[in-house]
Amino acid sequence: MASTRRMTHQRSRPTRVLAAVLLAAVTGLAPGVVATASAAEPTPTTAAPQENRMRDVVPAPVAATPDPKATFRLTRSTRIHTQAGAPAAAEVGAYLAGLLRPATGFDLPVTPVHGRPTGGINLLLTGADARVGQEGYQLDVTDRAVVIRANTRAGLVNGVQTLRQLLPAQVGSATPQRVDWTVPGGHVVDWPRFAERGAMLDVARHFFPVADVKRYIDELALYKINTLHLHLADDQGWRIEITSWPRLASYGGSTQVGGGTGGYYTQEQYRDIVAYAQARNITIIPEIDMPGHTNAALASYPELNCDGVAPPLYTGTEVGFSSLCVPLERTYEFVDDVVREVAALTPGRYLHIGGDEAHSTEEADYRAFMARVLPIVTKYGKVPAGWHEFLKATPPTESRPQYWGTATVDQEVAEAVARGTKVVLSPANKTYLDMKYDENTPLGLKWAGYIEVRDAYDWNPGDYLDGVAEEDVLGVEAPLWSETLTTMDEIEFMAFPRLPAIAELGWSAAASHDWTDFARRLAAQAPRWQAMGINYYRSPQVPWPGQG
Ligand code: NGO
Repeated sequence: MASTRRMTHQRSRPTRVLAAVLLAAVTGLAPGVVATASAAEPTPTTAAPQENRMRDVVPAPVAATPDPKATFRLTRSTRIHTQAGAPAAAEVGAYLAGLLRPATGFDLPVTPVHGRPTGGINLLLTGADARVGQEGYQLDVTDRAVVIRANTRAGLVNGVQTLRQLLPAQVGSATPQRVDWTVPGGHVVDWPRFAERGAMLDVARHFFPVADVKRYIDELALYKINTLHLHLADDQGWRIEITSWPRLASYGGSTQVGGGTGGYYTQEQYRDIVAYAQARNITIIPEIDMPGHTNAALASYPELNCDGVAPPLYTGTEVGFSSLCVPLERTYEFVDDVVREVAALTPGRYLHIGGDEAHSTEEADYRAFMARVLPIVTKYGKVPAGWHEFLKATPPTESRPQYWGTATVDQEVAEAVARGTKVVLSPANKTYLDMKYDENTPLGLKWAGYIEVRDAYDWNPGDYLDGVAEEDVLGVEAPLWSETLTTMDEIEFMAFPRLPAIAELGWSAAASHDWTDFARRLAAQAPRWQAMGINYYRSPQVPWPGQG
């Protein structure tokens, strides 16, 4: 195994403090205010006028027709009625009530309804517009009732997200607010453009506890994202308990970038995350990156190393220096155990095996490794997902390659697509939420360039990579790598507002793509983020409320 430490990306990691001070000099703000500017600035509390809310939804619905004469009022006596005999509808009803109770202070009892919808909020699994499909919904708001109809639980969850955005912004508050809880009248029919709308969180470079992951899941759900890819293992940390190889987590997860205390999820905690996500129509894709990005595993077990010597734990941010030992039989026993345990924790279709930046693995070894590992994933009932480099090993047609390059041409991706494979698009210069917004951004990296909100939004996934047409795209995913990110506040600062931009590319019809309209709708989300305490970057490209 080669052990050259190589920097593959231009990693600029200016100390955050210095960057903050420099930015402070430019903006005139105190340094501490910079990264979390939104928290310190005056809050524009005025909700958007009711008549606007119907056209302010993110992602933009397929069709929304306001009825200016109708208004529904959520009151102390409102009930949530769910389709009788449908536990899925009852679950979504409970989820909705849980979302609305803190800010309204109302009881909002959830009860089954037989037959026709009655007054109040109705969640029904019958009678939806035929076009809504597996994840879409129909929403009708009259003076008397809100009726959400869908074919599936997923559709009802998505309808609930739209309803939340039709209520005044203060609905996101954690404490009771004195607000006239109106919902503008009208009719919405809506369904997604792509099957997968995803986000990724790197919990390996810095560890984020269960509560943070759940909070991020809630933020994803609001924008109808249905996939959360968790990057669970990398050079700096192993974050998931593997009972047959306990030192992976207990030792390999003990630290993180910068040398601070790391952490890991027990299998019980991980199951809890998976269930929490499932209730919000989000499927978790676990990633165990291999054969590179494996220093934490190699450090935990000497027997995994070609020379039998475990390297030290690693707390830097270089990439491409580690590799599992390809000729060693023990390597495949290890992979079999890990994949078996992770697959057993995964109700979703995919298990991600990484495969990126294997700069310390010879190309022939890489292919040999993948030829052994891909069948293991299949053996345990999962479909392999990987970074697009894994196409070199010709994975099965149904596998899920994830393109993370910065070019618009990729020969291997085009060839895979020609064989019938569908691709997930995560071009690093568009979707990487860890890239800086501009040269003043105190957090993040810049190897793929700066990504302002408009850069994240202004591209077409259905016509982006040569040879990859709309129907070849499984979806889009916005990865958030955590080399420079240590807190939830920092995660939010990088994700908002670019995450909703990627969510809109994944959900909304290509025909509705329009930067000016998107920027206006994004601006209308700000009071919602403030009510929910979500930190965000005040991009100068967005006409935020209260800024003229
Ligand atoms: C690359 C690299 C990761 C880094 C990330 C930082 C992929 C797929 N591999 O993306 O290890 O964390 O860039 O932006």
